[in-house]
Amino acid sequence: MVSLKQALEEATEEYFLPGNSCCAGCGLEIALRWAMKALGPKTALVAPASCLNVVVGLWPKTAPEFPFINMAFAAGAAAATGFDAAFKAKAFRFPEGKWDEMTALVFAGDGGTTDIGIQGLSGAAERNSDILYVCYDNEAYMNTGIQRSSSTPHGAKTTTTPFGKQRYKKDVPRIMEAHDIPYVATCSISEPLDLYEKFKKAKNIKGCRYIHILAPCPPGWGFPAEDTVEIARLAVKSGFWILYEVENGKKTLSKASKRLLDPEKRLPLMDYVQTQKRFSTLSEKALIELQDRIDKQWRTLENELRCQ
Ligand SMILES: Cc1ncc(C[n+]2csc(CCOP(=O)(O)OP(=O)(O)O)c2C)c(N)n1
Ligand code: SF4
Ligand SMILES: [Mg+2]
Repeated sequence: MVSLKQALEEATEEYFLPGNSCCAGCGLEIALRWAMKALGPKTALVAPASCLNVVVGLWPKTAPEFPFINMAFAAGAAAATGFDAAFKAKAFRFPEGKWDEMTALVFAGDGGTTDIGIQGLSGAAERNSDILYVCYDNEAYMNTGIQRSSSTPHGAKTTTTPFGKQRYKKDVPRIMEAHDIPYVATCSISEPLDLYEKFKKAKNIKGCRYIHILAPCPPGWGFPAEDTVEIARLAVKSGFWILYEVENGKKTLSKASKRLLDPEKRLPLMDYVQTQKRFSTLSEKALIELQDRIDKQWRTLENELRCQ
């Protein structure tokens, strides 16, 4: 992994500008800022309906220093596939224009990915479209007032699950793995170097790439804005959020999660959930169910690593 010093020396340019309209402490902003440091300006962004549409801002005060388009909810992956086809056609006709260096990027919320965008995403993955699809996961439909998505965790309160969600979080990175695409990775905004490296790697891979980033949301989860990074870190340290990558079918745990294969090394889940108001009504039963689910995910992962 690159060192912090190396990354900061390499990545001095800012492509997602400050002064945008994100809430203070927004995890999405940190995710996009570091992703763009790795991808650079030869990137065209597709933003399906989400907080991102709002935070990019209105011309002439737009925050991205790169081309972007706001897109209908379900069409993120299809639109990026179209961008990529256009770049390839341009590269053929105008080789001096270096159009083949462009990355077609989707940056979608969990609602726009795990619920509404999943058929388009699955289609693009099955075709192995040459796109990079990113889900920034704040675990609910935040932009419209915190409704539950299929990515909302068990027990979390939203405006549509006032007593805590009954169902479990849909594991979309695993669904994407099942598509046999060249690259799948999970990231957390608390590990910016890991995120930076994964995006740099993804940029240079051809075909469909999928990165899923845990991106806490202070108003949606109910915590003070200054705690965003610490909460994302607790998600990793408690084993709630596992960092790994899958390159051409080979799965590897990332540094921050590797030592947590030993359950003794994981922090109790309580350390994580007690930091957020959305879990304030979590019953003891729901906490145990959530912990069981997480332990099961780790056991499955351990078996997978052993068998490959
Ligand atoms: C077809 C359609 N239905 C509903 C909406 C309203 N809408 C806009 S953003 C949004 C929430 C998106 O949630 P998510 O993808 O998780 O992104 P977040 O807002 O959390 O960043 C909704 C429901 C819409 N724009 N289009
Ligand atoms: S509601 Fe959450 S995701 Fe949306 S801009 Fe605010 S902090 Fe970011
Ligand atoms: Mg969301």
